Amino acid sequence: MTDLTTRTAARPVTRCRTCRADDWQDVVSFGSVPLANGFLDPAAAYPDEPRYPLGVVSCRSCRLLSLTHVVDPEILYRDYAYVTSGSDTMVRHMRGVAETCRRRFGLAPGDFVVEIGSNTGQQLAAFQDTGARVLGVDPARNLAAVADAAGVPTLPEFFSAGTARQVARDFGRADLVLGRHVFAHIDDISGVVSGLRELLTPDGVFAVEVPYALDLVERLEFDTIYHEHLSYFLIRPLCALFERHGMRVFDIERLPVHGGSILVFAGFADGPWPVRPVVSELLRLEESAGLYGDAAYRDFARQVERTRDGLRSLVRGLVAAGERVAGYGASAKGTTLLNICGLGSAELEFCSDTTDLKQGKVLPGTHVPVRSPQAAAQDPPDCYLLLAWNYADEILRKESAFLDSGGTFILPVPEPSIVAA
Ligand code: DWN
Repeated sequence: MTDLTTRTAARPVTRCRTCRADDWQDVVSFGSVPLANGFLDPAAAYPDEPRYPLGVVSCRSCRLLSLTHVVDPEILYRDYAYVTSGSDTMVRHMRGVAETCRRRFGLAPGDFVVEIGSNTGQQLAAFQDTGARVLGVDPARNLAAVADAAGVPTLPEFFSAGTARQVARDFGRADLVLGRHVFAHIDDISGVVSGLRELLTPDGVFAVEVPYALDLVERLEFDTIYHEHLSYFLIRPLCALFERHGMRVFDIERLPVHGGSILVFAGFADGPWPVRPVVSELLRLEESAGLYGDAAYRDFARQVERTRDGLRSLVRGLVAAGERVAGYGASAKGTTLLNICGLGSAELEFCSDTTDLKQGKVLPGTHVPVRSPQAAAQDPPDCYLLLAWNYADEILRKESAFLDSGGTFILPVPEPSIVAA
């Protein structure tokens, strides 16, 4: 087991991880914040709860958005509380990703699919259903064990160029390497991409799904800024990164999941995949949105402050008026939102969540207790602050009886708003 006391827990970022420049624009800083998935066992006090600097800068060379500090991944991921959501929304999405890849790249039964950050293997199981041979790579030993038990072979390791070589040697080259909401979590993404040269077949495809920084800025999704998300990608920095490694982005899909994401397809520059018009179309869209200049990020920071103040006032006003308020969905973005908006157990009685690993714990920083939906339904509040707003449609449908009984939801971003029946 790594001795974490001898490792640098939070290291400042110097050079841009996609283009290597060191010309940064300060964007936002939220001070020292607990880890978004740093759930705690209930206790009288939490003197040793770690907090780390949380802030974002923009690279003026390629316009990657990056955290200012990198927290040691051993701290973040070796025992991980986040389980890929089993929500209808995500199950449908993962099936869609498998079908898109199968159809678009002609994946045939027996073709080899590797997933970086494979969690409990749900996404790879969808590829197994199409006949693919699969292998997961995920450092969370607790989750890798669940995947293995479910029949999805998984290496409990961080993915790196060395892991890529090991997989190619032991299992053969991959026709598809997939990374869903993991690429933004890795500091040495240059090492990951260079590893793909060792792992992919010559016609192989790297499919990477990440939150889209254009959606983050335009929809004010500042609560998705937390220590696990080191990078916030536009197409421009991704193109810069792949081109540095003899690869190129050849196709992109915009997706609604996680507040707006992009599924980016990259292959070797001398490979068979033609670059589709969507690549230049999104580059033009990013430029017309002003995201290649400083002003857009100054505006973003100002709007974040307004939303933080507005949400704090709205929730505290409801509590002062005698309303009982609770959180709904102990998401990483949700714990972050509470900590950076200064909301906590003075305002929220509890937070409900469907994840077994989180129930009975308290939220990081605010120490709001997490209850199962069943326990929450026995004594529902007057109002839920929807911390899992990316599932709003599904959740509001599911909670129609709560709404019909006069209950309300607060949607926190882009502008705090109240939803009632
Ligand atoms: O990048 C990441 C994204 C993909 O997933 C990871 N760094 C961490 C994680 O972020 P998150 O925790 O914000 O993800 P979710 O899927 O938005 O979290 C939703 C939370 O809400 C889960 O804990 C499950 C819970 N939930 C619930 O209690 N009732 C979800 C639904 C749909 C519900 O009905």
